Formats: sequence, structure tokens, C-alpha cells
Amino acid sequence: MDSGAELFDQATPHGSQPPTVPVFGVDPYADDFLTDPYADYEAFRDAGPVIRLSRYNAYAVARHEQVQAVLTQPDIFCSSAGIGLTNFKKEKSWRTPSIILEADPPDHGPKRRILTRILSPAALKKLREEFERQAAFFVDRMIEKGTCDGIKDLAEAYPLKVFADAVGIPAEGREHLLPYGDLVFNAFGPINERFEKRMASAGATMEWIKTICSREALTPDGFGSQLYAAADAGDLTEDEAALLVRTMLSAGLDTTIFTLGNAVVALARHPEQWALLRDDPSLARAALEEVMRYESTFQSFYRTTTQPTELAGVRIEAEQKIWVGIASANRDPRRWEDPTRFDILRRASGNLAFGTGIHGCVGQMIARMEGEIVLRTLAERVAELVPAGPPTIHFNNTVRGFSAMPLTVTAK
Ligand code: OVM
Repeated sequence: MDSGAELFDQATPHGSQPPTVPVFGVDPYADDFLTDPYADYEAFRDAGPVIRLSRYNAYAVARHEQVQAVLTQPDIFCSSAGIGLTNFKKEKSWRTPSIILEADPPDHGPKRRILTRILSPAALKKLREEFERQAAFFVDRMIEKGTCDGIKDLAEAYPLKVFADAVGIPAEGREHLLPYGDLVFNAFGPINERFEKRMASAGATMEWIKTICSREALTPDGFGSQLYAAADAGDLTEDEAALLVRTMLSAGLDTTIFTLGNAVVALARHPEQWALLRDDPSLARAALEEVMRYESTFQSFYRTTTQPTELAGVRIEAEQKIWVGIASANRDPRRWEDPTRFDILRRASGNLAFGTGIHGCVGQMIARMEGEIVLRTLAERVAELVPAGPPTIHFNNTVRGFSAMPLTVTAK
């Protein structure tokens, strides 16, 4: 792929020396880019601390240092103009904006605190035993089958059972959750043909999501009902409670599903790393962290400048979209030793897969709990975990993952 940079002179209002911003014409949402984005990310990082993506009229940061800098200055690099390419201040979004993800202070904090409380360590502790039981069930079923699909039989099946149960969604209609998540994450890129095609067949899915976020649709004991309890306590309006149920369903499935899938694919492709985990299941937590660094599910999104600013010596005007390459930051050799190596023994913490700053993933504890339990259960129960065919990539503008991974598994 040709992703060579050209140079872009910055305007010089006061005759000072203009830094040049490298310009890339490549489409980071094209199938061939998404199939293997990592060489292009390297070119982005090597060209400079701030570059331009001319096709989308956006700036971009691909190095760990600048990604972190953007995410920790939410007053300058805001979320309320949307975290995709659509600028909510100028164009209408495909759905009502999220009241947490796509909000800035002071609106953001109170909503964030409610989710933090519902997803607290004490709340998660009550779920752990059931999450472990379900992991054992799905892993044992894979072993019984012998030849199975690591994506359908485990990575998709597990969160669709345990997380949807935890939110309090009925079993019926859960097949809409993945197509809905697919729309949400496609919309964090451009509204391109990939988005439009899937939106065109999503009528029933959009309807189902709307009804399932209502008070009446939810079981009495789940996270969803707790959001309505917050409404009853006067901390949220009824509409806000529904929108935060929608947030849980938007943010809590595709993310964990693709991450579990990326873990299975990475372990199946690196038998020596699988052997390390199998021989010491207590490495599950570290293995999950390395999967998130090595093959970050949420690859990229945007921030929008609220004012003229300077980043790494580069002047950026107000109202500019900035592509934030978190998956690229997680492979930046300026931050990681031998970043292209999948190594579950490395210290992968400090990776930006969950973001960082005020919008850092509020669900990261339940996500880590799911991931750790699944990887530990695999390590405890499975001896051989061997590819029975190549994985099939699932193309999405923003999340990276697979739709199939044929496997042969044997009992330990
Ligand atoms: C939301 C939302 C949707 C997708 C992801 C996310 C990663 C949040 O609707 O609030 O966080």
C-alpha cells in the first residue's frame, strides 16, 4: 500500500518558521488498510508527531506520547462534537448522541459517576461466580465438539450470555446486539459505504434497541434497572436512564467480544505463548493485557479541537477533527520494546486500549473480569488449542476483530 507522506505547510500569520505537517492520502477505512493496518501505523508514527489525513480533512496522532496528550486534555480536544468524523456542531448524528461518551464536562461527570457506582468492585464481586460457571460451560462445550469456532462458540457466546444477563436484557432478540454494535463502531469513522450498507438493513435492530432500553423491558435486578433506580432517586431523567442503558449495550458487547476473539486468535497463532498460559493459568490477566496492547479492539476514534492549540510544536486550528490512533500507540517502539512481538510475559500495562483520562473506559473492570475468567478457564481446561483453518476478519471502521476462527481443542 502506498502511504507515503507529502508535506503540508502550516499557515504562518507572524512570519515564524512553519513546521511542515506530513500529509497522508491513504484511506484508513479501506478493506486493505484494515486487513493489516500496522505497517501504515508505523509510517504515520515515523512521519511526525502530528500528521494529516487529507482524505478526511483531519489531523492524526499515532505515537503513544501524543495520543496520551490528546486524551488527557479534554477541554482542548473535546468529545461533544462526536468521536467520529461527523462534527455534531455542524451535522446531525445518525442517533441521539451518547450522554457520556459524546459529552464534555460539566455534563459528563455526573453520568460517569453513576456508571462507576453501578460497575463498582462490590457489584462485580457478586457476578464473578456466575461468570466463572458460564465460562466453564462454554469451554467444556468447545472441548466436547473437538473442532469448533473460537469466535462463535466462545468470544461471541460468552458476553452475549453473561453481560446481557448482567444488564438485564431478555434472551429473546439478543441477535440484534451485534448488528447494533457494528453500526455504533462504524459510525466512529466516516459515514461511508460500509456504514450505509449496514444501516440500510438495520430497521428492526434500531426498533429493538429502542424498546429494550425502556424500564419495562429490563429484569428487576440488572444494571439497567439500577439506572432507572437512579432516575427514581432524581439523579437522572427517565430519558437519560434509557440512554445509559443504550450506552451499556453499545459499549459492552462488541468490545469484549472482539477482544476475546483477538485473544483466541493470538494464542492459537503463537503456540509457545499458549503453552506458557496453559502451564500457568495465573498468567491470564497478563495475557489479556498483552492481547489488548498487541491487537487493540478499539483501534481509533476522534477528538475535536475547541480552540486553536499547539501539539508537539504543530499549530492546530479550532474545530479540527483529530484521529487518535490508540492501536498504533500500543505498538509505538518509542514506548514498547519489540512492539510487534506478542509476549504475554511483558509488562503491557500502560497500554491505551481502554483510552485514558476522564473518558477512560468506565467498564474496564467488568471487561477485564470477563477476559481474565475466559482465558484462565481455557488455560485450566484445554491442552491443545490449534488453528483448524485461517481466521476470518470482520471489517469495521473502528473495531478490529474476527468473525470466525476454526480451532481444534482437546481436554487437559
Ligand atoms: C455510548 C458508547 C458507545 C460505544 C462505545 C462506548 C467505548 C460508549 O453509546 O455511550 O464506549
